[in-house]
Amino acid sequence: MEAEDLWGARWTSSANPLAHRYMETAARKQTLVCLAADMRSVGELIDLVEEVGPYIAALKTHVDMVDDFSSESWQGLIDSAKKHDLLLFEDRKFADIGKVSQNQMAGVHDIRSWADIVTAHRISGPDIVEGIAAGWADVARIGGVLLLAQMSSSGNLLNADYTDEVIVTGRGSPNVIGFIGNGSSAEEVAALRAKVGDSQMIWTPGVNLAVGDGEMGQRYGHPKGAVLAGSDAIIVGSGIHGADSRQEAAAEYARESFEALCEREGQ
Ligand code: S5P
Repeated sequence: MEAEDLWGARWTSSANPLAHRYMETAARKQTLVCLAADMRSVGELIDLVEEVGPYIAALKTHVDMVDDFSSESWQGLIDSAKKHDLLLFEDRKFADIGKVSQNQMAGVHDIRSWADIVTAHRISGPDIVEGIAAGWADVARIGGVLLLAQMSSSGNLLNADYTDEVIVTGRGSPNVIGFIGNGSSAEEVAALRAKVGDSQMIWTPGVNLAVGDGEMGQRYGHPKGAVLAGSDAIIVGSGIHGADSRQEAAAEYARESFEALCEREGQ
């Protein structure tokens, strides 16, 4: 199915080319899964991507949890992601002042040179988005920021007023492709979608086929509920990398998420 037909208003209203790239990949591969590849070594990361690559549309990393990082080995992961046509998303959750965030895009991990998408908190002020964009500009690249508007963890401090401020910042910025929403609660995702409107994406962690409480305050909702409520990408970690058959699990999340999108968009 053509991305345009599948995504409806999200396709026509989105301004950022990266959003369109994601939507095209999702339509072609029939999956809204962003894999949260929370592995501790580059080898494990590459193995995982090789195994589930056909069932996912984006790859989310935490480069700073990898024990054996080197730019050479990381290049292997980038190559693997490219082979599977995956957007590279570093979940760095930047939160410092703009200038420092710009410099944190460099450093040993040099996130600016390989990540297409990064996450950022709005807590320090709206200029964080400009700082991150300046980081990409330093290496003549363009990327997209997902601002954390909600979180899936219990007891988080991102209340409705805070969410509103995050949306105001995101709406005005060409560098913000969307928002992180709380996938564990379809009600919260629906409330976020109502505030965001059609022109930006919502990506949701806190999603698992086994709903309920996860480890250390994590909460899980069903992928279908999140997508029907307005999520455009389900961020799935342990539901896939912790499964007995990672491939079967990835295929299942792909099917659930894609069917839910078709249902939402009346396809
Ligand atoms: O509110 C949030 C935001 C994020 S980006 N809650 C989250 O869990 N995440 C990320 O999603 C988290 O950093 C992890 O990589 C992933 C969830 O993993 P899972 O194993 O619980 O599915």
